[in-house]
Amino acid sequence: MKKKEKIKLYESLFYIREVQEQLIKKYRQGNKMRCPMHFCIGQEMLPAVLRQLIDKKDSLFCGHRSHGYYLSKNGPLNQLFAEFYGKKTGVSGGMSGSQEMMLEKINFYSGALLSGSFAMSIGDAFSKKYNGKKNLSVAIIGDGGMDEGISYEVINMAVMMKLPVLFICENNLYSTQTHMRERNKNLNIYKKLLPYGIKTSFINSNNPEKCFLKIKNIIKDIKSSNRPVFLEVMTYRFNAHVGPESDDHYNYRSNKEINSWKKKDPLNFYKNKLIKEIKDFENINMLIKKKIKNKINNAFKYAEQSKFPNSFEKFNYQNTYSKKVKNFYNNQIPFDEKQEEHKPKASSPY
Ligand SMILES: Cc1ncc(C[n+]2csc(CCOP(=O)(O)OP(=O)(O)O)c2C)c(N)n1
Repeated sequence: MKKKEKIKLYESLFYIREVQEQLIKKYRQGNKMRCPMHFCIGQEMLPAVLRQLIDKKDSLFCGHRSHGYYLSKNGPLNQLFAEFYGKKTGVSGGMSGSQEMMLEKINFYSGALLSGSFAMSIGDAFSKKYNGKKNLSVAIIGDGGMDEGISYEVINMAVMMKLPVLFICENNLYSTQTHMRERNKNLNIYKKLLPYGIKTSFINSNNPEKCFLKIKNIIKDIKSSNRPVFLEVMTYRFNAHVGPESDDHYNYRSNKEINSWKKKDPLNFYKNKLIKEIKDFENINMLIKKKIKNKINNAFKYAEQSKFPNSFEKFNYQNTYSKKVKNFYNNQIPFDEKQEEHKPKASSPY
């Protein structure tokens, strides 16, 4: 990797971590953020890597633990914080909170229905293929999401229809507070997928560079072959399943386990690696920290100063959406005629 790429990767890791930490600090102050939030401290490696490897036109679908992925699509921070404050300048007009945000202009979609991200991604990938676009869909769920039957149906369909999807399971070992081994006999999720005929890959390392290089190759492969790939990435969340306070008092995971993962913290690991490798890294790091802290402070100010939607705007937000849906149905032409008119660049896989 080039020096510039390494620094950008470190910056993304730091950015995602710092946003989480500052949100956690502010969450209870004045009780201004009223939506439930699933933080991703400890899990920054994958979103940081994706930030550098996916294009704006690639779609990203994720679940409830959405912040890192919104930032990996370079979603504006001001709008993100305004959404958490329930303001009309927020990502979804202050109506969705942290779990259900979508921002079409950057092709970012999240949702709390477990495995929904996998399900939606294949429709999106089919439309890309049908319209001859070269971009891919990236869909991320947790190990808990891989307990849902629909994940396997969707992967089967993507294989059969040869769709350009990067399916990722970000395995942090727990579904809420239940460990994998209490839910599954086979602990290697990617191995369960071998019979489906999908290419699989596995990352069990806290070295963001290894993750970067592997995913770079996978994306190249998907774009050239137009076939899906399934990737499992091992990780660990340091914060609670939901909310800013720790949930370790439920004793669902041991201190020994938590500490062993904290020793492998990808942000610390990478910072120490770059200190050794890059002569002026301490200075670079100082500038990065200053820039990001400013950006975060400004985003809090923006969120605080923005207005709440009034009841008409709340109604209108839903109404705009239904108008869009209505227009879609009103403009429908029978499928055969549409095909004639549309002249798809790729043949239908049926
Ligand atoms: C279809 C569905 N079933 C159950 C839930 C409740 N639920 C919310 S989060 C969660 C655990 C998710 O675990 P995982 O997929 O591993 O993601 P993580 O929270 O660890 O990031 C569950 C079961 C849900 N949101 N949707």
